[in-house]
Amino acid sequence: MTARTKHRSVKEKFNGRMYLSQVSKNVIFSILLKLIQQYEQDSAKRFGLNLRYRFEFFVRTTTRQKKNMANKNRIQNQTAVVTGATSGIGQACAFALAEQGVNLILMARRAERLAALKDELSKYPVTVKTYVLDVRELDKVNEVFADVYAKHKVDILINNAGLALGLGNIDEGRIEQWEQMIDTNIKGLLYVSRAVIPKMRAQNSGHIINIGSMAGGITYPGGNVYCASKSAVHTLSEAMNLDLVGTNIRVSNVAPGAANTEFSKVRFDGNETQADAVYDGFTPLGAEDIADLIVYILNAPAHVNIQHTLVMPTAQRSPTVLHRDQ
Ligand code: NDP
Ligand code: 8X3
Repeated sequence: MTARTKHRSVKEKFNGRMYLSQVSKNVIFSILLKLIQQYEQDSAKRFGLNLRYRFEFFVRTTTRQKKNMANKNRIQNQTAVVTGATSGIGQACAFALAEQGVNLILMARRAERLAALKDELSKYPVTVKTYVLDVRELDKVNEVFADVYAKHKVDILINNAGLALGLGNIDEGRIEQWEQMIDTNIKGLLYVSRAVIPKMRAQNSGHIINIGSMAGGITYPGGNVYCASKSAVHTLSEAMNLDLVGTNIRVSNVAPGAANTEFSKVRFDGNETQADAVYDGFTPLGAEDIADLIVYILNAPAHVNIQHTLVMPTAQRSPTVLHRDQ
């Protein structure tokens, strides 16, 4: 069996399992209904009727949930581009989307991490393509997306690549750090979006998830340029929604609070003591929590556009209002 046919048969099994589980649910419901009808005939009428009503209500409500709620898988077999996929939120999105049967196109700067990730994802019945890409390089972004579009249709774009560098007063800020944050968080997101949105407009479908931050809505001391860059992500998400009115393309700004990823390690230039201290004394969000939220947003019915979500750990109510256990 070739790798290709082996892959196809795993995929068929996966689809088949989902179909079978739906079929067996229907069969179980019909058997239960028959049993209840039998019971109704055999026992006191009033109690029997009540029981049948309750069962039918249960079936009706669970079916209605499946039709309307975002817990239905509406993205299986779609293709998603994830930038910044080698760590944290981007990596968690890759796994969460693979679980949903979404084919993946993963991008980041670290080639060896991309290769390891592709390997780990091979257990899922989806295709995984990787591109080494620094989103700050416009020519490279255009080259990569020309290749992507020569082979694929993109249904989902997760603009996740981003970082904070340093935390300190603006009058002592390091210009090269400001430039890297602005070039990655704002310009990189724009370059990638510029390559993808015209194609989504042409196909009149697509969903863009921009990873903003609570820092985009609430500035905190020392956060200056990072907060401004995430504020730009929020504004650009609103702008994309406005400019895409009349199309089926949805844009969602996802704004997390403190999530324990490599984010703080990067911010504090590899200093693990400083990074760990950020998450001391409370339970922060995990990257998987954000990925779960993103899967929920993507699975909303086509007429529902969740434009903005702000999500923080329960212990945190704003960047500076945070309860830490002693
Ligand atoms: P991580 O540091 O764990 O992940 C960041 C990812 O971005 C890495 O995969 C990195 O890959 C990639 N990346 C960084 N620079 C570039 C670049 N120039 N080109 C391409 N890829 C790049 O942090 P998070 O997962 O936490 O961060 C993901 C996003 O979430 C960021 O936009 C961040 O601002 C945002 N966010 C994070 C929060 C948190 O508390 N963790 C809260 C709110 C928002 P590589 O180095 O291989 O290129
Ligand atoms: C990342 C979270 O609080 O460091 O956006 O800005 S925070």
